[in-house]
This record gives sequence, C-alpha cells and structure tokens, in this order.
Amino acid sequence: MDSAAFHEIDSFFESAPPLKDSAKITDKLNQFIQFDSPSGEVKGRRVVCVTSGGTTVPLEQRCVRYIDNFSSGNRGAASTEYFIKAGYKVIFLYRRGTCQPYCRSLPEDPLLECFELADDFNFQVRESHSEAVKGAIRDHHAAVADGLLLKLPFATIFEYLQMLKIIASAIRTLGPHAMFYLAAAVSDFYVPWKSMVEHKIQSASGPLDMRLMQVPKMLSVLRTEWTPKAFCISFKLETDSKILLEKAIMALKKYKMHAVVANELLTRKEVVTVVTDNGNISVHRDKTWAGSDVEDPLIELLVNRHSTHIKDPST
Ligand code: 9Z3
Repeated sequence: MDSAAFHEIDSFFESAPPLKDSAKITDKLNQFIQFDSPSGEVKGRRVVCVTSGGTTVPLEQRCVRYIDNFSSGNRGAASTEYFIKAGYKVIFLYRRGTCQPYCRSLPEDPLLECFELADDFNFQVRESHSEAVKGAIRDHHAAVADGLLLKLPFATIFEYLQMLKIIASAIRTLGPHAMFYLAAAVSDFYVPWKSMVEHKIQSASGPLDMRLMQVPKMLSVLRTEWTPKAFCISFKLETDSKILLEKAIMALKKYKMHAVVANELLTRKEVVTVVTDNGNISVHRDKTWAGSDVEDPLIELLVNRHSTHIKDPST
C-alpha cells in the first residue's frame, strides 16, 4: 500500500465520530476470546469474524436521512450457524435490525406471531411455531453459553469500520487461527463527518446536490497490517453476471484476499463462486432438500481451506 492510501485511511478514522462504548466492546471481545468453554478446549481454537448486513451513510449529523446498502443479513446469519457447528467461535458483527443466527425460520414479528395468551396472566407458544421457537432458543443459548457466539451491532459505515479495526486488533494474536468472513454490504461512498451538515437538510432549498467521497478501501490494510496472518474471505456482489467473475478476480488480487466469494443478487441463495488463486469453484445449494442452504457446502469448503492455511500460513 502506498503512503497516500495510509493517509486516506488515517484521516477517515481521525474524522469519524468517536465510537460509543469502544472500551466496553474491547472488554467484551477480550473476554470472549479468552473464555474457557465448558468443554475446556480453547487453545488453538479458531475464531471467525462474520460481518453481516449493510452499512448506512448518514447525510446529516443529527441524522434524519441516510443512504443504505442492501443486505438482509441472511448470508451472515446462516454462515454463523454453520461456523459454530464446525467448532468456530464467531464474532457476529451485524447491522442492527437484520437477520440473526438461529432465527431464520421464525416469522418477521416472532413475539406477536409465535406466542398467544393462555389466560389473563400467562402466555404460551403457538403449536404451529413451537418447533421453530424451541430450536432457536436451544441453539442460540447453547452457542452463547459455550462461548461460541458474540454479537456486536453497527449501523453506520463509521461504526462498522471502527469496530472491524477493534476486532482485528483483538484477534491478531490468534495468528492463522483467526479468520475474516466479510459478507456485509459496505458503502463505497460517504459524506465525511466534518463536511456533513448538523441539522436536517431542508427541502425548501430546492433539489439536493451533494458530493460523496469514496470510502477508503480497508481490505488491504486489514489483510496486510491489522491481521497479516489471518485467513481473509471477502464477498463480491454484482447484478450483472457478465462482470461478476472478472470483478471478483480483481478484488482477490488487489486486496490479496485468500478467497473472494462472488455472488449475483438474484441467485445468491442458490449458487456462489469461490474465487481463489488456484481457480474458481461453484458452490450450489442442495436442491434435493427444500430447507438446505448454500452456506452449508460453502462453509465446509472454507473451513477446509482454513485448515490448509493454518498448516502453512504463507499460502
Ligand atoms: C455479499 O455479497 C452478500 O453475499 C450479500 C448477501 C449482501 C449479497 P443477504 O444479506 O445478501 O443474504 O440478503 N456481501 C458483500 C457485498 C459488498 O458490498 N461487497 C463489496 C463489493 O461487492 C466488497 S466489500 O464491492
């Protein structure tokens, strides 16, 4: 990376609004990483940071309006479940309000739809949702109790990137056992905090004309400076299939990722292509089973690749 790129990144962090609770987040992370699971095996345990959901770009400091990046959070939530099943500790960095691990089969408003009043004092789970509710509670509680799941919410691009940096510094000591799985949809353009108006933009002033700056690319600095030994997977999303693979290969080379998962908006739940230096692998959802997820074979493949990386971190 050249010095201009470092300067751009430094000035992004210097001018960002300070992250609330950053000391608390660091404490939580350190506790999570050091937590001895009831089964006792922490040494050499793999930790993955799964990012999920879209980042927002506020247009006013006292934000009324913002630009958003599309992501339901389903990819991140599903992947988290499969990583935990594979024995990983997962730091789930997610956009507040998006899909959560173990809740994917629940309706949108679970409290109102899954429960009913039994009498004036008690409520109960509706028969139709009882398996889904029991499963969600059991699996989520087990993951948290075993020290395998830490959930950290963000909303803005400023919060997301500051938290990513804190996470990187917390898991750096794990060397090749650490992994980043960057499924969040991250804003490419933003309004720097210092040039952002404080109050709500007035519509009486006519059409809105505003200049957005490019968000500095943090993937290179994450890969080469923050956690040089970690296994790094990023995602590439396109709507035009003709340019998808070429863009993913570019990202792989430019940011020195270990793999880039390429996906198209419309088919993202059916198929993804894992792009690596040794070629591309198409990963499909198992169509013989209605409840299957493409994340199941995807995480299996990445876990195997991570094992190879741990044996030889220079790969
Ligand atoms: C992805 O490509 C994710 O797979 C999706 C998942 C956001 C499509 P859902 O959350 O969808 O299940 O609804 N994430 C990365 C998107 C992104 O912004 N990538 C940047 C790019 O493509 C690189 S960081 O340029």
